[in-house]
Amino acid sequence: MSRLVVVSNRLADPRKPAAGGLAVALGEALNQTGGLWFGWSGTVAENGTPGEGELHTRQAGPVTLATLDLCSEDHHSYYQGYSNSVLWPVFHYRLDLADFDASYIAGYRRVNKLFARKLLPLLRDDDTIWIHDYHLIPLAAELRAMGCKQRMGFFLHIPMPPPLIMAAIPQHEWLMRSLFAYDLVGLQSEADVSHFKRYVRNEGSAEEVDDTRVRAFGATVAVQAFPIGIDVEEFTRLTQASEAVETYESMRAEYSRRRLLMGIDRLDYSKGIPQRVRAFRELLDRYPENRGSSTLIMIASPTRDDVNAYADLRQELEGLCGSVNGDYGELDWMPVRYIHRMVARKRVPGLCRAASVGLVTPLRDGMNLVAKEYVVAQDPDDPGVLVLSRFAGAAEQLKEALLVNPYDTQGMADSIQQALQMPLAERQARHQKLMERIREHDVHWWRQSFLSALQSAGA
Ligand code: ADQ
Repeated sequence: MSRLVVVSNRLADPRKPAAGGLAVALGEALNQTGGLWFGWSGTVAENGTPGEGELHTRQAGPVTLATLDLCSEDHHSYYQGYSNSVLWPVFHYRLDLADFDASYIAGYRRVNKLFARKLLPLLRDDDTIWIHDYHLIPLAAELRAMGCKQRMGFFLHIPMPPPLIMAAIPQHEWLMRSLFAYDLVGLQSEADVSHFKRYVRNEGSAEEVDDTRVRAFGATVAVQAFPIGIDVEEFTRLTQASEAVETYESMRAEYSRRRLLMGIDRLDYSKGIPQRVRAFRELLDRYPENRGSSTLIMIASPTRDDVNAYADLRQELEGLCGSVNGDYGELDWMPVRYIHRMVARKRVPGLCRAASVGLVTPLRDGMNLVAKEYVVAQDPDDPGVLVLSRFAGAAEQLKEALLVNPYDTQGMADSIQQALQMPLAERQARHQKLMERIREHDVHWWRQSFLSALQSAGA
């Protein structure tokens, strides 16, 4: 078995329980092969030189963790700039929020080259290399240019936009061409795969070699959907553990006279959080029986506060929550509880289980793991209802959720009302179907199917 090398912008110590399903799943594969995990250390060196960075290595059991510092100029142009102000908004179809500052691309290239230069000496001839996400799209091309012959796969955690949206990025052709340096490109959904294929057909005159492989720009790459899942067993254990049970019980005691609706996200404009508050307001307006009896709890953790669009979003959300509470609140009932904080991972299942309705309403999302966590945390005998945006990658799999269009405020309010009124037998039947699908395509299935496709792709 060849050694696995994982490269991602950030990494987590897979032995720490707080690491979450993805880190645990990757950690498992790395443990089996005595692997290497390589990425940015999270440290920004104030006086560093662009394109340079100190490398630190340490062991976590059989796994070597290798991390690189970035200087502030590289952090600004590679991370805040090109990754999070160009690629993140455009890949989420938000051209209006993209900042196409011409200086960012140099930093993005420089850091990908730096990653390649520092990683190369750590590689062995028969390594299998798995590179993650939009920060590192050109990394394989940089490694190939330095003579790297190893098998390389890429997984994009965020959506692949349609060709004409992708084409708004000045360097779109270079980005898409650089994906052809991989043996396998994994995407979250079939919709993403079709966008990729349409792009390369239109812009690269691609030929389809077979069901999965396409040839364009003088190279062949396999492209497939691998919808990411969660670690169902780990999340079930978390749900049964004392912290989650205590959280569930204290929520039920606190809100004994109310039905809870719950949303948990990073405070990101892709997650459709203001749209959710507007739909809740519409619910209170159209279906007044919910006044005094339903409470929306929204936990939105701070993220990328230093990018402008995020500060605007925070302000908009605070205004919206304040106006719903001001217009509809009573002395003994606050319609919306908004918490701008991360909650401990161990408490997440308890919060999910206490909610009669899970609101996962992104405007666009690669997958959305909260949708899957919400379902797994439910009591199968009396499950809550998942209200899920049709624009989340998860909607391709989770058809028994109530699928909604987050831009349609009235339609979303009607679906929330349907969720609140749903008879027990229907809730149970939907929950059972959702669980089957989430269990079948868990994070272990995702990792194994990607890695086995990579073995065949590079053969
Ligand atoms: P994210 O955009 O981070 O991931 P998501 O898939 O929803 O989104 O995962 C978030 C994780 O963080 C979940 O495990 C959730 O429980 C946790 N979380 C979120 N907010 C929290 C809070 N306030 N407190 C505590 N925990 C919180 C990217 C892509 C997604 C894709 C994943 C995995 O944007 O589309 O599903 O990668 O590929």
